[in-house]
Amino acid sequence: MSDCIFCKIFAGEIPAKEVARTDDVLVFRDLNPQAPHHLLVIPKRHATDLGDFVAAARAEEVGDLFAAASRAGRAASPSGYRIVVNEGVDAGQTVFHLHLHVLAGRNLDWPPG
Ligand code: DGP
Repeated sequence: MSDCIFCKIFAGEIPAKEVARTDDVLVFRDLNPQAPHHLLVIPKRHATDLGDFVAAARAEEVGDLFAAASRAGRAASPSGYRIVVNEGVDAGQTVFHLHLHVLAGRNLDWPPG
């Protein structure tokens, strides 16, 4: 999508600190980290949020996204990590291209705020 910031990051048109990349998934560092390790995992295919993504995705596409997040989390911290997906205004979503947050490197409170 032409005016989507994460589509532009995937395409390399906006710089980001990349951690891992495949043809379909990109892992990069969050600009505003909430933990010592705060990564974002995005699909190449634009979808506004998780609901829109899974409505059109093949199971393999969903699996690839979570596999990338899991690999990134374990690499960041073998002692634990958290995957967060915010969907919609009530959840605090601010960028409307599906992204998985991977947080690690500190004790993560529960329940989250
Ligand atoms: P959310 O609130 O779930 O929509 O999270 C969006 C996240 O995206 C937020 O933690 C900040 C991050 N972010 C926004 N713009 C950029 C950017 O241009 N580059 C990077 N690396 N992260 C961004």
